[in-house]
Amino acid sequence: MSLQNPQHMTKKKVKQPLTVEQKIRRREFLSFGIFGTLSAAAYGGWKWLYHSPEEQAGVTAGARAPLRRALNKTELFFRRLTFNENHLVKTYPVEMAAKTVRHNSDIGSEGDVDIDQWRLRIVRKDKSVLNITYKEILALPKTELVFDFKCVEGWDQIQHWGGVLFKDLLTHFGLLKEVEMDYVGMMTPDEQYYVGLDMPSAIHPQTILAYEMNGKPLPAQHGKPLRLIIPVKYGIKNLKRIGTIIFSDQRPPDYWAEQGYDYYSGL
Ligand SMILES: Nc1nc2c(c(=O)[nH]1)N[C@H]1C(S)=C(S)[C@@H](COP(=O)(O)O)O[C@H]1N2
Ligand SMILES: [Mo]
Repeated sequence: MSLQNPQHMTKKKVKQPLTVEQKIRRREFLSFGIFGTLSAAAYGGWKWLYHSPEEQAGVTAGARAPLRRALNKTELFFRRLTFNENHLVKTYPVEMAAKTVRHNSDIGSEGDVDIDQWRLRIVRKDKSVLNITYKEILALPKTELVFDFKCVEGWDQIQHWGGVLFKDLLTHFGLLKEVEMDYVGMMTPDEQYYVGLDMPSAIHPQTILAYEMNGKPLPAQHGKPLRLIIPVKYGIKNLKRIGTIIFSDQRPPDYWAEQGYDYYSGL
């Protein structure tokens, strides 16, 4: 038997560890498996719930007690289900993008920055640090996105951004253990502004680390040299001038959540 024989090769094949892409897919697949199981359990569960005791006095008095316990878990489950590739944010033709782009606050991203000095610091799960240069980021595949950017203060605008998909960056740098974690934290170089993101939103197929606006390098006031564009979230999460990225299984600190805004801030 020749060594080139495919069957012979198959038998000897060693099981390869999962890639970042495969892990991302598995997360999505698991969501749907859970959905089927939950649907099957739904009918029996409803009957059980119907005969369960009502909650005692309080704001939500009258709600079935097990229902309250289940709320937190189903909330998380439906969020994950929402971030499937089939659920993309609406995009627009590039001609519709605003030529004069609105500008909001600049906490942690005031003034200019020296691109040659700047590094994207990524802190791995084991606490080792990756220092990535601007040039290395430009060398990765570019994705462009024209979408309706929404600020919680009540304005929205169709804008055109370009950069690297966050999931492509994770894949390129082999951040496998990190993708399995529950949250991503991003902060400005001076750590004055910081956001916490759930992993499904961070690895959503339209979440990009942008270095271009309207086809040109990012101006200082829009987050030079690299900002987050996460179209499934309100503007407050779209951190300008990223300095450091961390991963965690607990919610990373979030500037506006600390001021009382919704931590999730999803659309
Ligand atoms: N570093 C930093 N990023 C930030 C902010 C900020 O104050 N500092 N403001 C946020 C808010 S509230 C919005 S609406 C958008 C505005 O982005 P723009 O100035 O490019 O319009 O940036 C977000 N990212
Ligand atoms: Mo905003």
